[in-house]
Amino acid sequence: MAVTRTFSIIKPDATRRNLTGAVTKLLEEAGLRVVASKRIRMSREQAEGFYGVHKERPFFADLVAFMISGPVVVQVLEGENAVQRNRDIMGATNPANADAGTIRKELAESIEANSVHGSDSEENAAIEIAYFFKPEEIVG
Ligand code: RTP
Ligand code: MG
Repeated sequence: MAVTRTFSIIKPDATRRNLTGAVTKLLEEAGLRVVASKRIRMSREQAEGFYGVHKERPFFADLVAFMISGPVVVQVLEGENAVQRNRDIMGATNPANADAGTIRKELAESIEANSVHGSDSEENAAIEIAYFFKPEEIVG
């Protein structure tokens, strides 16, 4: 299996509760390596652009407001089959439906404040990584 990359965000509900380390520990224990990381406050324009695919969804305005409500940590993760591996450790979007041991089951607050984002395909991972990182900021 090839070593690939995915994009992750530790969301404002997790940074607010000082869970950056707790989330990162679960990612690392799942076999993912953090090869880039920065704590930022997303602008409204950045969040609207990032979630552009959801702009017709009823939760879009709330989601954008949530994502700019506090700091986030954007990360590039590397590992074998990184996109799927990260989706597996994240758990279901709604923490109530997530499996035990996943980040969302163990740490998330609600379907919106669900602690992490992870790319859903290799194609989107490349787009999302480039949205937040310059190539020289990623050290594999
Ligand atoms: P993500 O994109 O953040 O990794 O999460 P996901 O694929 O599991 O979920 P997605 O369907 O892409 O939704 C993006 C984010 O929008 C929020 N959401 N709120 N209130 C709601 O019904 C609702 N549904 C989704 C969540 O923060 C979700 O992660
Ligand atoms: Mg998604």
